[in-house]
Amino acid sequence: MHLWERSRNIAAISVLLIAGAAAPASAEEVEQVVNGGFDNGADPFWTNAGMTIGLTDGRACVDVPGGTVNRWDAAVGQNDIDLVAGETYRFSFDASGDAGHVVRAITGLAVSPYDTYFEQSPVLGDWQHYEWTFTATASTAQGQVAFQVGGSPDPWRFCVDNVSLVGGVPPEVYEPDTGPRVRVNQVGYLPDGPKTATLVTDATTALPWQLRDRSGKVVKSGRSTPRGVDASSGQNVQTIDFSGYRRTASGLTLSVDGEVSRPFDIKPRLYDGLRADALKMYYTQRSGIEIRDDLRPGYARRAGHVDVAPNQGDGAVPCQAGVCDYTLDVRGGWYDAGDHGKYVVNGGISVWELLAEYEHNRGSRKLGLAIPESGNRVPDILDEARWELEFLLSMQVPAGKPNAGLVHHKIHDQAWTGLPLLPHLDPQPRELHPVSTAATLNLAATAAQAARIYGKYDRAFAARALTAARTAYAAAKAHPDLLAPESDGVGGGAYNDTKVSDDFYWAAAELYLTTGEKKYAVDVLASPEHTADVFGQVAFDWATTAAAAKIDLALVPNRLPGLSSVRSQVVKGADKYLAIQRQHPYGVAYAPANNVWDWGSNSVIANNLVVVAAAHRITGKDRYRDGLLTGLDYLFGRNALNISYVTGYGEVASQNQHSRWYAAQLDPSLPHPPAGTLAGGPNSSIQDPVAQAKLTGCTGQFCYIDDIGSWATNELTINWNSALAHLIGYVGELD
Ligand code: 9MR
Repeated sequence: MHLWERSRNIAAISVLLIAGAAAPASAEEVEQVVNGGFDNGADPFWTNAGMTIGLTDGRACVDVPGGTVNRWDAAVGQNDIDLVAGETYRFSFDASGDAGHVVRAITGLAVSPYDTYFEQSPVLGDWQHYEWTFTATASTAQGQVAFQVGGSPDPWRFCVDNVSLVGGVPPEVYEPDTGPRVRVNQVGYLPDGPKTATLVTDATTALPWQLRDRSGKVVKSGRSTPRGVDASSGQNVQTIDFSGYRRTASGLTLSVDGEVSRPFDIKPRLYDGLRADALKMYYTQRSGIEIRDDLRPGYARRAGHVDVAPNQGDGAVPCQAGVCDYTLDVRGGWYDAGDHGKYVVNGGISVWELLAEYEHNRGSRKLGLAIPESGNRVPDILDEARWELEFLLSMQVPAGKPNAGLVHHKIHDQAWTGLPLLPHLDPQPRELHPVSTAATLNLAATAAQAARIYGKYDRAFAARALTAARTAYAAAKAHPDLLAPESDGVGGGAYNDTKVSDDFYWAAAELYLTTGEKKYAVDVLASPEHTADVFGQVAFDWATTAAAAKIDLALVPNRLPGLSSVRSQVVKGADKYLAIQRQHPYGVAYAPANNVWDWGSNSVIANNLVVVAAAHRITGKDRYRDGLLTGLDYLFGRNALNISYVTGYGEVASQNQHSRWYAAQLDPSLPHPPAGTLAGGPNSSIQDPVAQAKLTGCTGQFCYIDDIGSWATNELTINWNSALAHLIGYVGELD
């Protein structure tokens, strides 16, 4: 098609719209792409990877070579595109490709650092029109429109025509599909547990509701409670309490205000499947081992980072330039998240939470996780945690080297890789980053915890862990201010941790709990964290670990002087979370300052509930049990978006979490994340371009999108699933 024809069509459409209701500023719409219809040859489009553009029936076609790694390794594009920050563009083209192949269509920066302002990765087939609208986040005269077609093992053919980027179009407002206005826990409720729901409505007076069984018969009814405007969502809401209904049933619905909720169950042992699934997620995150299809149907993949090309392997990883003169064998461990990095401070809190699930919740010992070690007489949860513990131990600087006993903060790729990218196909050099006090104390804490837990199954391992923990703790005391900087975030996350008094406290506590030695008790008692109220907005996470110490001191038998005060601190912390929850019409035990939701807010919510679970264990009081059950409802659909944040659980659930290998959204031959994977959740800071394009100006709970490109709101991580696993583990102990 000739471009002038195209502009005329656009103008015609606009005129129609002007005659209608909303009138876009059609006069200012300006085409940015030159010769997008390929009517004057292929100039000024470029290609790489040895491809040449052939013009067939007025369309531009390329033969894409097989065997490239990243999408951008083979591309067709045009440079010198002007982009203006804040201006909205309509990006469109027609394309075809051999069935099932994917094009990553981007608008971005043509020069380093090659920022991507907009991207979509449709799966190709027959000739089809594609069109999206986005708002540019930067101004540049060096923009680019490109079609990235690399990453396929086999050669294939890609054709494109009518490439257009029109500026000055009216912005499209993103409206999430939130379904019925009555929000429930889509997984369900325990028969003897609390049962609450939230209605989004303009009504300010109480409304009648009905609970219906599968056949539509009303089994209970009542009136809702107006709650006014909820700050976390900006919605006017009412709450519904149907706790009085205690019968077991499936396919129940709640009707109110002309709306019918998504279906849910009331039944005992509601979360038994998830208890295992939340832990089974770790096997598929493993580095250094093949994932077996018989154990995880649909998730089989080759071992990642075991020194087989194109991987550069984790078998002998050097440091970043100038950091050390040795290599370490750091194969194994879990990939942190959707990336291929391995970070000690995040591995630390994840292992702690899994080992605490084992130590505090007896049911975890019998869980079958379908892992290669299953059947070896060691509880599966311990085998899984050991996969990461061995990695954490391998990150410790060996005796005889400078900094011996300290622990490297992280190991990851030298540069960021794109999506999708299976672990074994990652071609980047891997590097050890400097040692840090925080990483060293993470090893001290978790290896000490391991030493008391694994002794029963493997004395040699327990002894090795204890030696490593003692050595690490002493090394950290000798080097208390080696802080991982925020700037070290190229090719992997920074995980900068600038406060380590909490990590010292946690390591001392675990060492004391394992050894009973006075010197560690002295350090615990002398720590400023010991008397501080650590139960703030975020009870604990990878950076803030004092609460983990307090929970273990409160729950693992020990003789620390003044122990009752630690227990009462945990209970008081839980009381704070319950007070927040009572005020919250969605029952969330989290109310961030200024309604600025944290990165990974779902894990913050889960970890705050872990404190509530600890208080229940300490006191046995029902209000803690009820609070943690009500708190779970939010994660499974009782929220502003009406979505369950756990893959495979609930009628509408997150399934496109940001991951380089569960990248079904980008490549249908790859799987979605396994069932039981927790999404990060609303993050007010929306750091990624997808969230910025769709969610700018979002209020709290609305700062989330189930899109694989939204790494700031929708990643999956080992520390978020550990929060879920630990919490669901405790619920599994309740009935
Ligand atoms: O979960 C981390 C979050 O708390 C931080 O604010 C954020 C920025 O440093 O990083 C998050 O962790 C990411 C890590 O840096 C790299 N792997 C994926 C992690 C989850 O998004």
